[in-house]
Amino acid sequence: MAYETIIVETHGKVGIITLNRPKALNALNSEVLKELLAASQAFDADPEIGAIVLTGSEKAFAAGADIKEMQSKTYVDMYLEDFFSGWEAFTRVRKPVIGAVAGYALGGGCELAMMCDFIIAADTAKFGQPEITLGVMPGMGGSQRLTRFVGKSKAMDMCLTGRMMDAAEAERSGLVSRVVPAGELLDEALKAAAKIASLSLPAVIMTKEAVNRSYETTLSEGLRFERRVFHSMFALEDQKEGMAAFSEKRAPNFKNR
Ligand code: CO8
Repeated sequence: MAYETIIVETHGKVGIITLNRPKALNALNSEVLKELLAASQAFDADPEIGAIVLTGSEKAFAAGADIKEMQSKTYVDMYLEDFFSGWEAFTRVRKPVIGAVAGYALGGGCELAMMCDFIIAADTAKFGQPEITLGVMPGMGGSQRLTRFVGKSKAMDMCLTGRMMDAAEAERSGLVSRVVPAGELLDEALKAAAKIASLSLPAVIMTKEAVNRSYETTLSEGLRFERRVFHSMFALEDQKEGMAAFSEKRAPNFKNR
């Protein structure tokens, strides 16, 4: 498939999706959504791919939903289209997705980064939910996911004032897993993704599912879910291989079975 708003590449077993609307600082419009879903779902279905990296440019991961696309819509347009609901499909990708963020991740851009499984940030990254300054509020998960990442006080501060958080504050607050020099961002993200892609794919997907479960359920149900999934892993050939390799002091040869 030929893409116009994203660049799609592979690096070994890692799929790379680069948002590519430089003139609009990668603002997210319906074309980006369509292409991002097509590319990520294709990687999800590709047995040669074990993890995905989503990134943007040096200046912007994404500066938000496309304000110009939204500007003239009415309430009825928004309601009937269920505007933004389509983005949730991105969170249903089963393979791990690492967000590699440099520059602006604002509004929908911050929300898209938070839909990734974890975020590695360049030291140039700036996160924010500035929708309030446009007379609206976050509509792609910012009021919900940001609060779960950084807690109520910081989420209120960000959503109500529209101020930006730099990379150091984002790391301190738990929004990103690590901060790296801008020049090393893609390498670091690819290294992390390649490590994940070298592991047992079913174990990786089950692990992602279990961590995500913790957001949706009580602790006791989450622990029960974790234990049951853990038990089920003993049906995997990869569990036998991983533990045998440890005992035999050699590298495992996972077959994704
Ligand atoms: N949408 C459309 N175009 C954009 C966007 C955007 N979000 N952000 C930047 N652009 C465009 C600019 O219009 C400009 O285009 P042009 O050259 O044609 O004028 C080009 O990108 C470059 O931008 P700037 O000249 O502004 O670049 P600067 O370096 O001066 O500034 C900023 C960079 C600070 C990032 C600035 O562009 C900015 O503030 N952008 C908007 C950030 C923002 O408010 N994002 C939130 C958008 S709303 C959202 O994401 C969720 C909406 C939820 C609503 C819920 C509805 C249901």
